[in-house]
Amino acid sequence: MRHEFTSSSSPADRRLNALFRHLATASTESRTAVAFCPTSGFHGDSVFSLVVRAPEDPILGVTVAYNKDPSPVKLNLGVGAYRTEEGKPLVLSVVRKAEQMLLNDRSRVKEYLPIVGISDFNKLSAKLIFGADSPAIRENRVTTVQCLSGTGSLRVGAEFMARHYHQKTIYIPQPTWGNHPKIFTLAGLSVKTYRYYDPTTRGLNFQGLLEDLGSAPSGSIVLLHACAHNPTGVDPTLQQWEQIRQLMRSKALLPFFDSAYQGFASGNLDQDAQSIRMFVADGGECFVAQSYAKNMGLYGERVGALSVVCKTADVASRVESQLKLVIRPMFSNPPIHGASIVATILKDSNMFNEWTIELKAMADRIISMREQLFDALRTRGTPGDWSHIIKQIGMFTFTGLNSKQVEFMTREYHIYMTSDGRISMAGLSSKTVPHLADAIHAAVTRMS
Ligand code: KET
Repeated sequence: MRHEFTSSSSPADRRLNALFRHLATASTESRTAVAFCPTSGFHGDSVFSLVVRAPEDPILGVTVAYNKDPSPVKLNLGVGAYRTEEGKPLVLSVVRKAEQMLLNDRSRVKEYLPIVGISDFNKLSAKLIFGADSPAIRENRVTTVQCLSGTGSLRVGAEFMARHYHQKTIYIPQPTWGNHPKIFTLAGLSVKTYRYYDPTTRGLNFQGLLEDLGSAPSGSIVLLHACAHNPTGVDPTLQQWEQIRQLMRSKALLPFFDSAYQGFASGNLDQDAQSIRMFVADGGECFVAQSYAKNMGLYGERVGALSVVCKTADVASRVESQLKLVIRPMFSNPPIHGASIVATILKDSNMFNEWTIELKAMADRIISMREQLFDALRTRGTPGDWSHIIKQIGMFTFTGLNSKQVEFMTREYHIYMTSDGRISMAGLSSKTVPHLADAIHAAVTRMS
């Protein structure tokens, strides 16, 4: 029997159906038929003998494969995680300083936080993304809740929409971060795509985007990458953002911004928040999921925030009361440490400045990697136009290499990347650029 949900089915039904479909499609290995025995349950050694092996995650699985490779020249350009010129993970000095301050403060305890997390952290996060002078904040029309990094913020926002918003369809760009469809489907939303990337120009398919959003049913939710689109590195210009805003507002499409790279695209926090601020400046409503994984290097601390900008303070406070009902049975309340680090840094102007300098240095190093890789390919005379390497922004380059070429580079050169040809520029260094350029050159000339 095919399980389909209709627009009138309950959120619980939709969730079950979504889960069913997810599990049915996720299994790659054939199921073994196991007979049910009335006395002992299922035949076989385990009550879990029906469990099929799931595939590795397309992004995090790259690190799993990398870790198993004994080669000394191996290079992990899969996951979007910043590395230094020495190829090492980086803990920002300002983060170390904040941690030291927290450690020295004997008044700090380990009690549960409120369901919505640390109040200061929430206020400062809203200020960071919407701007210090945001009228929406001043008018108390924004509610912000601390969540488990960007992923958790997206999930909480999606669960809220599945329960309380009249439209259950979310449009996501094609392509997008691989976890988006899973997060939204499992939350009970139905996922559709809008055209975003044009492989022939390696740029934005703006016409396609406008057409697809233009024909989306009124009220649909639209997922937008605030900046540094993952995986393509292609963002709309400010003029294009303005056109997108006008179209979306005219059709009452609800924006859900994913802001995982604020500061990483341009090196400037305000500039990278401009798309969001445009949508808030018009007085309309929107959702924003914020992550501190990349811009503060707090990947494993799982620090993020979900903000909902509403029309009035009263609506905002009612929305917050319902967000608490989403969070309480999901993870009860968020962890203290990471959000305390962020709050410590954001509320002290000296520490804030120190952070912006370190952030700019990370963004600049990525930009310099783009230039070095582009030059290295030009020097080698690698066939094709590689100018997109320097045109794209953010952590990733969407190289245009196909899955066979990627597989070749992994097999022959021990270079690990996602099969869609995305490479994390943040994982590259001056020392490893020649090795990557050799690999790309060989892949293009031998595997085209
Ligand atoms: N949104 C986008 C667009 C994104 O690229 C990531 C992470 C996240 C949200 C979530 O990050 P969090 O750590 O939950 O705050 N992307 C990288 C890591 C991953 O896949 O988990 C990546 O694409 O490599």
